[in-house]
Amino acid sequence: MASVGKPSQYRLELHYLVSNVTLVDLDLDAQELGGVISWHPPEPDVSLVETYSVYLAEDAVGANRTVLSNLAAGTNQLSLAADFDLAPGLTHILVYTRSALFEQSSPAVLNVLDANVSVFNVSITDIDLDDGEAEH
Ligand SMILES: [Ca+2]
Ligand SMILES: [Ca+2]
Repeated sequence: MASVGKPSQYRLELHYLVSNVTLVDLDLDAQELGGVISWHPPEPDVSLVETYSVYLAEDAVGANRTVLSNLAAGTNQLSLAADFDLAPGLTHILVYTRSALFEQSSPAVLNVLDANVSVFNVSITDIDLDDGEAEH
């Protein structure tokens, strides 16, 4: 017999979704992330939320997801140190809420914007300051 979910799980799905998931990638290398993932707690009620689980995944529903961190309720951000290795294909950040018993099946989703700045023209103006100073 198919499970239709218990009432408390149903409530969690509808009312306990985080919002405004953001990450500004400050690591300008391709396939590397650095910065702070942040989100807004569920409104208006976070009383059942015990944990936020943050994943990287290949799509918005959690394909090949890999956990970044599990954070106690009250913490609404996760710092990624620069040079965090973004494996190919991992294009979404998912934030799930967990109650004591359940993890959400439908997370809040952010498409990863991997900042990638390539420098095409590098020039050096060589100003040799040592000559002048050496004369003193
Ligand atoms: Ca880097
Ligand atoms: Ca990057």
